[in-house]
Amino acid sequence: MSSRIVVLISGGGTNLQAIIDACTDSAYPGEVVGVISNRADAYGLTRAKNADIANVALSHKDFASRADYDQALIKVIDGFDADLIVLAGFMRILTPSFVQHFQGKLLNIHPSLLPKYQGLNTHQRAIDAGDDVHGVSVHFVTEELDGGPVILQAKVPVFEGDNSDDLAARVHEQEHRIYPLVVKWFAKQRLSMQGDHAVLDNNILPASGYAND
Ligand code: NHR
Ligand code: GAR
Repeated sequence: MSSRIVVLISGGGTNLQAIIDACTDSAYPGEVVGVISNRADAYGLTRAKNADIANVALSHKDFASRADYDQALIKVIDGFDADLIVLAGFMRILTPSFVQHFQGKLLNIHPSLLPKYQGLNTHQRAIDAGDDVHGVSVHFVTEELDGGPVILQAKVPVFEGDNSDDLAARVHEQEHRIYPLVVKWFAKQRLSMQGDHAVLDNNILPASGYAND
């Protein structure tokens, strides 16, 4: 059985593309059945169209409150009968009632080595702090922003003279490797969230995720 994946985006959608590409392998246990963007001009929507995937622009600006927006988003996602909701550069904070509705089925990719640099502008913050290692984390989404259990991280070096675009490019390359892998684990039902923990193959993962040294 193939898992039904809905991807939420706000921008370019290179992580979306990596997952779409992974799904073209007939052995991959999932399929992207819908893509939703809160921005109508997001290039990721074009990527969905090009791959013949249903796509919806649902602008937060058309709703009076965050709660109203999230209720509308829930309806669209439920219409796709999703098994898994993947946040891939989605830039809107989700309300507790949204998170509760999809408890345990929400993944996010965050461009830092969590718990470092929750929130925005992570690459610049790593440079400003003088870090020599930076990276990316895939985690379950909980009510706590960027605070849900980490599943997998990848590290990248920070080189002298790097600007935030240099670092973002290096991080992106790792994102495109690890996100399809984590989605595959979930789709194969090897991965779940149990209480405050991510569990892979019946093992509770450490705070920084799987195989991260
Ligand atoms: N929602 C919940 N409940 N929990 C998480 O862990 C979430 C989430 C929604 C999005 C992605 C996150 C990231 O990886 C994410 C994780 C947006 C903001 C933000 O401040 C912060 C973190 C993340 C995404 N958004 C502003 C807002 O008011 C809008 C900013 C903008 O439009 O540019 O929603 O970094
Ligand atoms: C990715 O680097 C992702 O980690 C980051 O946005 C980029 C989206 O790229 N996510 C966030 O900053 C979430 N707040 P993409 O649209 O090309 O996949």
